[in-house]
Amino acid sequence: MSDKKFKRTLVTSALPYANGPVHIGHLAGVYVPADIYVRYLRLKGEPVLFVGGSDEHGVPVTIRARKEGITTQEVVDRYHKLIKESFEGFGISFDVYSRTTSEIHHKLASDFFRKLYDEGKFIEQTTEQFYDEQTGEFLTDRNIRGECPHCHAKDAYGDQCEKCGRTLSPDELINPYNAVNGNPLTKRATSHWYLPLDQYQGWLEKWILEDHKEWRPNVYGQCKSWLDGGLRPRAVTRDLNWGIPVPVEGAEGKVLYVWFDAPIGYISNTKELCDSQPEKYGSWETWWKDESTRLIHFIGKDNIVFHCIVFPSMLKAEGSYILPDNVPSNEFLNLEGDKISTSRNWAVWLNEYLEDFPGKQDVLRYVLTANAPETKDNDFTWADFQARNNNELVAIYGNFVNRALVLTKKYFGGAVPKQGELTEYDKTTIQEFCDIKQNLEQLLEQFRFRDAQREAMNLARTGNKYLADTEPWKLAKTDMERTGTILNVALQIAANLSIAFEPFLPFSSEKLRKMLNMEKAEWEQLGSISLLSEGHELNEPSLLFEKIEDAAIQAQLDRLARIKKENEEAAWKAPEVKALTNIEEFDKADIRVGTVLECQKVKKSDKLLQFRIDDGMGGRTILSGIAQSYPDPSVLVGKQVLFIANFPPRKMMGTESEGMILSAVNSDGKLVVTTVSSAVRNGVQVG
Ligand code: B3M
Ligand code: ZN
Repeated sequence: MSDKKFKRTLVTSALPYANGPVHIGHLAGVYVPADIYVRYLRLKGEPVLFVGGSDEHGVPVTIRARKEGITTQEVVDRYHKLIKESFEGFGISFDVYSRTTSEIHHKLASDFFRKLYDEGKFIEQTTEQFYDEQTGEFLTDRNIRGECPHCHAKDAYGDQCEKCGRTLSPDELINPYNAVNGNPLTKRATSHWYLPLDQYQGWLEKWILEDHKEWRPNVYGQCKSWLDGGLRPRAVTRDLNWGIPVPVEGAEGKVLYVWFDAPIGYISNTKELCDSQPEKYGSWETWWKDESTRLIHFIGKDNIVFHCIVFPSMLKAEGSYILPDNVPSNEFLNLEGDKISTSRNWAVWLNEYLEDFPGKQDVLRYVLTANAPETKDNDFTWADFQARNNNELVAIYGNFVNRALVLTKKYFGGAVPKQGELTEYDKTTIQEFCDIKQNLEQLLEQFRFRDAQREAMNLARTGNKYLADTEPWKLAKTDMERTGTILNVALQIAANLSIAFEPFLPFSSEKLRKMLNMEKAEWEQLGSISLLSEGHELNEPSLLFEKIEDAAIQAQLDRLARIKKENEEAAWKAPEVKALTNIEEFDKADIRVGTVLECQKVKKSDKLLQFRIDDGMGGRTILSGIAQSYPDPSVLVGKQVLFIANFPPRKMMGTESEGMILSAVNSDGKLVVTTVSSAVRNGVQVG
């Protein structure tokens, strides 16, 4: 915290929807960076509160409930628990992780709305919305389907057509229907409350565009484009039976819009924590209403508008709350080149990772930070995961620490040897890490976690190189005093590493401190060359990181390949029937049966196969572009196939092709030659 006006920091991280497990995209985008920042502040001894929780309202959880055939409550109970455990598994050190279905939250969000309502901060508007007469419910965009006006796919969503990718509004759909039961929809008038964001435009322009120029360019840029486009009133209520009831008479069947209540969840969860342990955490109002609290929201890029424009406008309208000082949002993380998707199961789920790689939480934390999508979208690949573990964590950090500890045990019985006179080389090495504290602070305070972690790893590199250059295992034969000095310096570096890495790799830092027999790390000590005193007893060394073998990586790649195949199959639809034809037209094609006598690849072509066919008329040669579907073309020899006999001959790659072999195009794009089910005479016609 550079700015003196702040006395404490309140860190929030986006509340994930409790409609499915959390994945690496969540961890990389929001929770690991937030956790690094919070751990860093705690290490410095600064007052900080880290607030999280599950977002349990909104349409996504209700859709999941219908899909799984269970109640919405069961869905949120299941996933809240799973998500909470996943975060604990990865050491995401929330002070509180609660949920928006809590009583405290319902009351606080309801009161918040009511206050704005009573003070006339909303406008009420009546609009026509899609309605299902049979079930008596209004439908949200995602629950409406119909024909796409552009590509005429029959099952486009009210907000988007997945076939042609265009953004839609439900009004554009042809023949809209209820996505759940297929019922046709009518329109009905309904009234809702809107937050008139247009009235906050001028204030937001100053507050963001002038007063917060230091926000990340991606965040600032998105805000600017929203503001440049002109803000419009936004509905803060919905016709839905799941959520916080609108606390206004006559508003039965209406709930607060999920994006209205969810950010208030940050406040409710703080209140829940502070009310339960006031002596430890103080009053929740100090965290939310005192100008000397610095509020930071960690979020993903699809949440920027809500945290930078909508929520601040709500807080401003309410009047008694502080506003965020920064909103460090990340871009997206892709997986093996494809967008992470919960519905397509294209993700590395955190609960599954914890089972597949027990004890390796820090490895994923490390890789996700090393590749953090801080300035642009980034890609997670299992090959990179393995390489970073084996070549960096194991080969540099782990190897260095292990050598320092094992050699100390071997030559000095595990007690820190005396630091004798330092050579010039020792001094240069020490100089290299004297600045680490200041460098890390600067980067961390600018939310540049990727660079900060690289800085810590560079310290391990320095240590590793120091031992490789000084070779104490050789010196031990001749000069024990010098050996002792080298190992002393190396151990001091190791002790520094345990502090420098603490925000990033908390599990490994703890393990390392245990081996070094060190008390709790303190940030202030970082950069010191006398963290371990002479004679200090070390504990038994063990490996800090383990190599990850190819088989473990292959298993993950196999899983993804399987999912990709399943998705392709699920997405396949029979092609549309072609325009009508008639028997005269069809009869023009002379389709016959022939036996494949020879079949081989055409040289210099990766597509063509050359067939010699017994066509009952003296034989013919046909070339066919199906080589990629038949790595071993000899399997076709002896088969009776169908071919078109009256195509004009055509030269390809120097050979004349007399006809065309008929093939079926499978769902994966592979071609399968059609054959006859029982033998017939070669040369007979098909029709
Ligand atoms: N649940 C959206 C999301 O998970 C939403 C965030 C709420 S933060 C207040 O991306
Ligand atoms: Zn379309």
